[in-house]
Amino acid sequence: MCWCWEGMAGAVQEVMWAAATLVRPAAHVVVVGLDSAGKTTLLLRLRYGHYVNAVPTAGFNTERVVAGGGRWVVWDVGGAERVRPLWRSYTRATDALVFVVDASAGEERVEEARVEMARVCRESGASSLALRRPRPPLLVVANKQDLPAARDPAHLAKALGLPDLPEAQPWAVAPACAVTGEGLEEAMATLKALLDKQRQGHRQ
Ligand code: G3D
Ligand code: MG
Repeated sequence: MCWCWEGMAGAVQEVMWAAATLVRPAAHVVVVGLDSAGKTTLLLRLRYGHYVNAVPTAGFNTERVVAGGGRWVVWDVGGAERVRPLWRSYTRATDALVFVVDASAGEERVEEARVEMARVCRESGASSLALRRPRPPLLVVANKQDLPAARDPAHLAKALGLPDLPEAQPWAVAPACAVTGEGLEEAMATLKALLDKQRQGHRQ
């Protein structure tokens, strides 16, 4: 048997997953965002507890993770322009959405992210209405906070037009650095709080 840090961190996640199965069901979450925003780095960081150099995502990656007090089946979908139309099939019946943004990117890229994010929310809102499911809450991860040009969450929220989303769309924005993992637990806890609140409201 091979004992190495990677194996240990993976095994710890497996044990946490098995233990958590006893107390709460897993939520399905789809991670989207422009290419190079840091989606795969974030997913692998959550899964293995350390930095893994991600190769560009051709299709999708999926991992089961325990984070922020929740159990998640996470789908990380490629963000290159030509594959963005595929996001719709992943987000159609998801419980929650994570939109990762490179908070240090130039104005043009942030504007591109704003357009794509609004589209994802519109499409997932329409699908949830058609399927009579609750609208998936949206967590925007303001990633790459380690870079000097990174916008803080409040500025990024404004630049992305989050306050202009429909009232029915629950959202939050959380700062993070997927390379070091800083902020990721808190970000997932924020997503869990949004999901719990929405599920409570839906039951009433
Ligand atoms: P994607 O899955 O959204 O396309 P990746 O993005 O996870 O493949 O990451 C794209 C690049 O951004 C990678 O660098 C990765 O290391 C880097 N990155 C991800 N998160 C952060 C972060 O929080 N801070 C910084 N500084 N870089 C980050 P390379 O050089 O491999 O392309
Ligand atoms: Mg990727």
